[in-house]
Amino acid sequence: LVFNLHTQPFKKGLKKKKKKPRGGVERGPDVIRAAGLVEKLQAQGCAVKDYGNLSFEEVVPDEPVGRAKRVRAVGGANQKLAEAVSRVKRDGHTAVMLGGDHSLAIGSIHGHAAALQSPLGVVWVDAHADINTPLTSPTGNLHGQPMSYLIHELQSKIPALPSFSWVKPCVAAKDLVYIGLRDVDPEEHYILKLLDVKTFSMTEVDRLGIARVMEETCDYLTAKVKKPIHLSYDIDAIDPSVTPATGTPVVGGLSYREGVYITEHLCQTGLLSAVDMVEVNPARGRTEDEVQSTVRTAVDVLLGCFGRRREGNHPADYRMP
Ligand code: DIR
Ligand code: MN
Ligand code: MN
Ligand code: MN
Repeated sequence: LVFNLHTQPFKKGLKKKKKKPRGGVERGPDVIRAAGLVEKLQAQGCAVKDYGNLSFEEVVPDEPVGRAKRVRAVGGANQKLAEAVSRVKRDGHTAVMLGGDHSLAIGSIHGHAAALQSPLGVVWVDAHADINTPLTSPTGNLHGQPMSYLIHELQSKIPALPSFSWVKPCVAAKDLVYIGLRDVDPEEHYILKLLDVKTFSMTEVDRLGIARVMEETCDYLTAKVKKPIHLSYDIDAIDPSVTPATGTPVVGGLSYREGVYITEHLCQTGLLSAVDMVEVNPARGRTEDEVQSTVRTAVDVLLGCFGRRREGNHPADYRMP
């Protein structure tokens, strides 16, 4: 592994063509709300408080730091998010964060951990591992890096970045489980092996089936103590035939049923304490149907986190007429 910020080619001719960020993911929260998330949660008996969108001041200029893009904006926004999540957790709620891209997990998990003052388990459902450090990242995208800032064991490999000084590692490598991986960079694979992180790639989902994957996930995380669970759910974990409206779709993903089963299983542990739903990007759907399928699936995943069962539900106080 080469951890060196200053070894990239600098001449124009050697530079790979930069991909322009195409935007649209900031509309995720509003399209998920428009699909009736709050009303549907209420209909299944949840008391919901919508804290609304956070707004951030634009940071200009925000020149890349090494390869890392939009560092100051992402650092500042996550600091604000962490504070907001801490408040929600101290109010005693289960927190739901709607994204936005997956860089929001930095603030989300940080704020969650800060409010608990005790270790938490993280279940990361994603096609990607999102554990590149700023120095291993092939793209410079911070949404490919969030876990690296949060893991204790990686701290000696994280350079100081502007607007990131507030970030303190808060997750132990042994308290992290991945589900759905199928697009992992070589450097990320090295990190996962080095730290012996528990992973259920799509190969393990195929081999074991999703029921066994979830049993093993929860056994693993609760082996010693029952820690609160932070679920960080990237919609690209699910197959692009179901959820195509996302920034980096990868073939061969979870089925709708596997995607929902994960949440049904986590819900019944009673340990689910916070959920991120990220990378829903309405601008990436080629048709309205593609957008709707993606958004509806995101909503169903969230409903599963809060008690929806496919066998049906009824209120505890129901009396038959
Ligand atoms: C790649 C892609 N591993 C990166 N990651 C994505 O940019 O670090 N994550 N797309 O969602
Ligand atoms: Mn992700
Ligand atoms: Mn992803
Ligand atoms: Mn991503």
